[in-house]
Amino acid sequence: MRVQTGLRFISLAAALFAARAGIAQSAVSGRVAMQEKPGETTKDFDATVVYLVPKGAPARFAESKAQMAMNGRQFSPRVRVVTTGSTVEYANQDPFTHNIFSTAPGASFDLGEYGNHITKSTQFKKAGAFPVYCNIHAQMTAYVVVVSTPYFTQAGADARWKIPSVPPGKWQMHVWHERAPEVVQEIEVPAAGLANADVTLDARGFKQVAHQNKMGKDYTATGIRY
Ligand SMILES: [Cu+2]
Repeated sequence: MRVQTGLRFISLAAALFAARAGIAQSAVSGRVAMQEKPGETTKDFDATVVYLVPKGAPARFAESKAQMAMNGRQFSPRVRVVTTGSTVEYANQDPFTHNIFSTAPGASFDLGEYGNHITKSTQFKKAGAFPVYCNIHAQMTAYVVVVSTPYFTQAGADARWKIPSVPPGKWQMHVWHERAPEVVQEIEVPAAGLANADVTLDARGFKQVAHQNKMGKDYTATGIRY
């Protein structure tokens, strides 16, 4: 910004304020509500991913590394959100082998069997929500949600979420959960930030469907060795 001499003090102050407002980055926060089938309560709010896509020019972001361990025949955490191009590292903390794989188009990989204290990784080059499985343990399911924006977070177990340092402007707010259709809402973030960006997801139509192993076959009892 150019400040010319001769500006009256009040104009200068206003200009400085506007400049500051222009680069201000404030928090956007909200709460997720989940419509469940009768008699069921939500226990997996922390698997909710919230991310903001700018309405104008694409957001700039950096690739990073994220960890998803295998522990007790489960992925921990079960859901990870990363930026496009990021690497996810899978540390085997169990005293037996796992075989992590995905057959998702655009993100397929097979890390092979590996044991305790070994970490292998894979890079996610495409945006999307990709299921990750273990070829040995059919019950092991995870999701890597890959987004092309640095403005993302996951809700806490209390259903609340917060994305710090969001520039003001118009955004598409995406709320993803594996058990509900994704919700996309237009929001406008003022310089002071936005609280109460609340969203309700509908998980009533969710059905648990068995997935197949890395060969595209059903898991069999004899295939579970540990
Ligand atoms: Cu496994």
